[in-house]
Amino acid sequence: TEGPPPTPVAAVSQYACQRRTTIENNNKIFTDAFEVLAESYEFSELEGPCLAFRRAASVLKSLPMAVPCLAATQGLPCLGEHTKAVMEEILRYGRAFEVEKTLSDERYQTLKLFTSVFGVGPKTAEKWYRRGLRSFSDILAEPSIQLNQMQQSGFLHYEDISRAVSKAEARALGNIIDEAVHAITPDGILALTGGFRRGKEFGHDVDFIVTTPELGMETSLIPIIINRLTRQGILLYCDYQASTFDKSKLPCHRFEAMDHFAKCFLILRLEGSQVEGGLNSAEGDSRDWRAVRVDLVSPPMDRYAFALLGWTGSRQFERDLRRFARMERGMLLDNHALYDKTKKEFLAATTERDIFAHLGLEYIEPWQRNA
Ligand code: DGT
Ligand code: MG
Repeated sequence: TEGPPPTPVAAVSQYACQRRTTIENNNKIFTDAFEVLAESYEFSELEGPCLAFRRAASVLKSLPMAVPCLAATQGLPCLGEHTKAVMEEILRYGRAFEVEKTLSDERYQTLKLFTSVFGVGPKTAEKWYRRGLRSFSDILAEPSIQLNQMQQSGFLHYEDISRAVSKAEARALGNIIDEAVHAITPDGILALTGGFRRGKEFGHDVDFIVTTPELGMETSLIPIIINRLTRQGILLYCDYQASTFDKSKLPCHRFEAMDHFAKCFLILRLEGSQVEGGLNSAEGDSRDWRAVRVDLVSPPMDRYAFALLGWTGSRQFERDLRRFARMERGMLLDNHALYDKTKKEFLAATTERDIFAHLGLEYIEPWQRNA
């Protein structure tokens, strides 16, 4: 009566950096539900449960098929009682009460709406909510509210920048930035990062790294690019942050999520004629241009691999790379460097592969980092 022994299935790691996660998500019904709950906990500053739901979602995203029943989750990491209860309801009824309740909650809806504006974070959204504001017209009609430049642009271009950026649009923007970089210096380097490097079809912005082989020269790159975009008449908004990167201060006590490289957060005007197949524009919109969010970051060349790895994402993949480095290897990883706490030394890298190798991790391709 004994059949052949079951084929051993490789255990799923609790770390996203030890899983291969493509853009194909077979468990969207669960992960969308988890994301709603995670976001709601984030609004309430409950980091623990927020992270728990994000980790659970990430594990399910890595699976090659849809979870058919709760029994099939046996042996999977990061799935606790709470997440399993939500999954069970979804399996039974197609939806979960807690998620439905959250989605219809006024506070959740309002904070979600407010944070969808470029330049409005959870803190500001919460402040406005506590003042009794519930809609954009409430905010814009409130005389005591002083919107900063970023928020003003956020409202001005709200329709355009809340609509997804297509791959073709990302490519067109790549051409514009590439032309700018190479007009400045023939050996300039441009790399696409963020979601589009991971193979996503759509994004909320387009992320690029720009640099030069000559150390120190990279700091002047972004200001010159900004100048050029201004003269071309396509710069709709620019928040430039000069580099605060200081090698002499390494190792820093806190390896931070936010990096110190020169960067800028832009809104650019993209012409339809520049996009193969045309713009991803709203129904009934007859304009032949749209506004798009673009981020540029400019690390010195000797930090290129760390910056590329850090800006390629996904956010969950990045979190788990850092957590794996700390917990499993006694190392500190951020967008600037990798530090071995035992050997008390920095580990140099010229490619992403070098960093994975230092960490003793199998290389994960960018398109497998959609954790
Ligand atoms: P999306 O929403 O389609 O643009 O998706 P992503 O994955 O491109 O997300 P995005 O653009 O917010 O960020 C791309 C990656 O870059 C993500 O892993 C986090 C990282 N990142 C974004 N902004 C910053 C920042 O200001 N500092 C640091 N250190 N990392 C950042
Ligand atoms: Mg992005």
